[in-house]
Amino acid sequence: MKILLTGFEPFGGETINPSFEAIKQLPDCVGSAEIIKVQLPVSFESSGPALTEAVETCQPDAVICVGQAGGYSGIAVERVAVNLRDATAADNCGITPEDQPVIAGGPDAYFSSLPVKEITAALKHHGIPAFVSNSAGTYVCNNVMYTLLHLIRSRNLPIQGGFIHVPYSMEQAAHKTSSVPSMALEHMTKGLELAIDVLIHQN
Ligand code: PCA
Repeated sequence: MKILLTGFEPFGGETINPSFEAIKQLPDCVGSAEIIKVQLPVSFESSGPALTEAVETCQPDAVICVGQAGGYSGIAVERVAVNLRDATAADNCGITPEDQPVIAGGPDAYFSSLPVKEITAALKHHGIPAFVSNSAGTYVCNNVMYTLLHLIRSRNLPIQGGFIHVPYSMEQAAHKTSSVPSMALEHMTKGLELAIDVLIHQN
């Protein structure tokens, strides 16, 4: 089994993005699965093409895209992506789309094809705070999740796909002036390994 994991570059004034830092710490093989790691830009325009290229090159059996959700106190396993770009802050290319679709003419929403409940339960069972989230927002992470699920559905690809949000790392939180929730990067990496385990045992 081949699993593609994507994380993002830093954005919003941060010097790291815990999504990619956590992915980098994953081994190249988890159980019987080969793990491919790719960093995506925080850009409405180029994140979709970068993800599509990664899927085409790697031809994975499953894709787990990961992003930072600053302020979350646990790992959010996303259930839904909506066909909407509505940003309140510019992306890393200075673009702030409002009320625009991710893909013109696409369906309003897609559900993750990852086993979101099983993944959430596995994390909680191992003492990692986690929950099912019913909105990946309307920023670049939702853009990537929607693009992934549209790619899989429109090309009828035999790929399971979805998105996971991680909180700020402890290092990020330590540098903030106000108190924000955070999680150790090792726990995020462990959480991703557990999600991969769930996929392996389902296949
Ligand atoms: N988080 C942002 C975009 C990149 C990231 O890591 C989001 O939640 O949309």
